[in-house]
Amino acid sequence: MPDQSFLDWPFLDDTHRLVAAEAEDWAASFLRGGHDDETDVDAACISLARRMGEAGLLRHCLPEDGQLEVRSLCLLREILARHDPLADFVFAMQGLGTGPIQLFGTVEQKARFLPPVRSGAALAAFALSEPDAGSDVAAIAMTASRTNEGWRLDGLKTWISNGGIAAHYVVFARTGEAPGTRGLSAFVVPADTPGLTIAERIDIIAPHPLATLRFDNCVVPDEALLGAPGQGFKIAMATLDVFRPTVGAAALGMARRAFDEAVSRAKERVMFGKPLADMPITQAKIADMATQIDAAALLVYRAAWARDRVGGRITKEAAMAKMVATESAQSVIDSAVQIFGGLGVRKGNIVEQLYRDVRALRIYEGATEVQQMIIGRAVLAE
Ligand code: COS
Repeated sequence: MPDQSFLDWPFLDDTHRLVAAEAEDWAASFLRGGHDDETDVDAACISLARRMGEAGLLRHCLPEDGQLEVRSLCLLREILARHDPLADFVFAMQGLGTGPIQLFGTVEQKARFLPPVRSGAALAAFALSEPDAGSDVAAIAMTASRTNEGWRLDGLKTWISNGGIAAHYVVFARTGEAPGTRGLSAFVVPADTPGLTIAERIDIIAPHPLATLRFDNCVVPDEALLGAPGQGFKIAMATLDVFRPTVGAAALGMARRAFDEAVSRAKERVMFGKPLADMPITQAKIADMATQIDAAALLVYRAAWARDRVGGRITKEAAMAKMVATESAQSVIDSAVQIFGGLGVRKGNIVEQLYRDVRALRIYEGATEVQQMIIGRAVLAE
């Protein structure tokens, strides 16, 4: 069992310790300590969502009372990612893919779209990125134009997690009320809407369901609009404010797993007549890894606590947590690979898997460079 002392930090209370115990018990019983079969990630994700729904875990990313609790989300993601990054991915997407509906949806939209995702019967997706608009959301080119029946969507979305298996997509498109970020709106589009097709499935170094979506004369009714026309950018950013600290938490879970594996390995592996762990050079590496993990955890739970308890915008705190936790997880996992030596790059070894799993976290939901931009601007504006 990894270091649990952070559970006593003042950012967390007894309810969080219960959430952590619940997640730990479930993960220990249902996840086999590594990854599900990488050859059929669609089936693995559908089955993980169903099992998490049955166990009630998804109520943390879709609370009945609508009050998303970011500390619980972070604990769940950290624990799931430590056991199996694919399980964390499934959990996170149920939240991100419904976040805009939870935060900005009408009573009817919530009643229609949230229960199937909460039960794990349906999967959700968040469709923001385009071939020429990922970090620069103001460059979104996909259009949504008014028609007699509602709105007509045309364009491409890419890097869409759960693309191909989601029941609905929250889609951001240009409605043109004003230039740039002020002319975007958000829509909930059921996957079976005519005119919406999967243009391409995308394979990446740590496989998970990912696709490019094509919208070609895809007409949705007025009730598909989330919030008001022109509010799309703020809807996207407010959703990311909630979920960015949780990306940091997932990275933290992966780092903790790699750290534990590396410490065990350093104690067992004998080299030059003594365990690796007895060598000052290994001790220095372990010291750096442990410190990076604690620093990341402090920023993650600080951001989550600020969102839950202080309120208001936590854009800067969320960006710091995501940036530091994902960057340091990559460094910790890289050190773990080094401690494992040749075994660390052997396909199937847990640290080799984590090395691939963590990489995308420094890119999605705002690359490190975007987080630097957000933090820099926020500090200068203060
Ligand atoms: N919550 C609410 N409102 C926000 C906000 C937030 N977190 N962040 C920005 N806004 C508001 C701003 O206050 C501003 O409002 P006003 O026009 O009323 O002043 C407006 O939105 C525009 O903000 P800004 O000028 O900062 O927009 P930019 O186009 O410069 O973009 C970045 C800012 C780069 C930070 C933004 O585009 C971003 O986060 N990009 C990364 C997106 C991402 O994560 N992509 C990955 C795909 S999702 S997996």
